[in-house]
Amino acid sequence: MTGDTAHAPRGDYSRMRPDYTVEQEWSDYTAAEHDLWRRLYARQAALVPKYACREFIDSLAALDSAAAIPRLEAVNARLRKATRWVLVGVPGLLPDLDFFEHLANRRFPVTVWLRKPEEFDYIVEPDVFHDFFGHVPLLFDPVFADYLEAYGRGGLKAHALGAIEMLARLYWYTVEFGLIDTPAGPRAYGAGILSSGGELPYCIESGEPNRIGFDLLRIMRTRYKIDTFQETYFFIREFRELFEATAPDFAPYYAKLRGAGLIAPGETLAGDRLAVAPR
Ligand code: HBI
Ligand code: FE
Repeated sequence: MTGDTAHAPRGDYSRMRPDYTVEQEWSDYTAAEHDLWRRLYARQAALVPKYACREFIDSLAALDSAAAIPRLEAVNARLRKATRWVLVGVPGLLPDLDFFEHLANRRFPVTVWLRKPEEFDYIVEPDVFHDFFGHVPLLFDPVFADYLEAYGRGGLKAHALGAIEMLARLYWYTVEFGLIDTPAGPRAYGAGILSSGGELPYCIESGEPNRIGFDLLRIMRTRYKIDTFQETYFFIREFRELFEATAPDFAPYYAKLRGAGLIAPGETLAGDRLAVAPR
């Protein structure tokens, strides 16, 4: 999730290590927080079979994390074996460079605090439910796991070239709000959608938003809003499409994009591959 960092960050950054990581302090979670976790989980788990991609459904089931806020270290024992990723606890949003550094080393930052009950339906910053429920299941998919590391490495280079915004758009329209096409129609793989009670059905069923075929340069020019449902979703055919798109060096893309204007979130262009709106 790439929350709006204009307001003061929520988490406790006072005890973090130089790399922004913190202990999860799992025993500090209250019974009320585990109960809120169970309610958030139950709501999303009821939607997942109908709207999430197969890889997410299978991996979420294997994680078996409905009963309480998961212990990151317990999940790491399995995640390391599956795709050589590990989860690290963080107090909340990190500066871009620190975030990219973790991804480039196959470390996924998971916020350790849980939202308040009144934020059941919406939260701007990532909390442990968004980060764990939304992002962790797909870290078990080998191709997606490689894409995320490649994204992190690309982010370190983009930072050096002053092209962070373009990479942030790529993250937003894939890792956070991406759709994948299937014979049964589009399904969600983006964490921002999968952890949202309202947007998960909306992104698949609504006739309102555009659904455009993945196009790297088009995405890197497309602006996004952080506090409404998306006006446009981009869909891929398979995760390999993401991984292959990040294979080339992006420097020539940045040069090309510097001259190109930005595209408004709800706009469609003549060259867009539009999915047929659901009936
Ligand atoms: N920090 N903890 C955390 N989680 C994110 O998803 C995150 C971040 N910092 C920056 C960020 N995302 C985005 O700007 C990325 O596009 C870089
Ligand atoms: Fe996220």
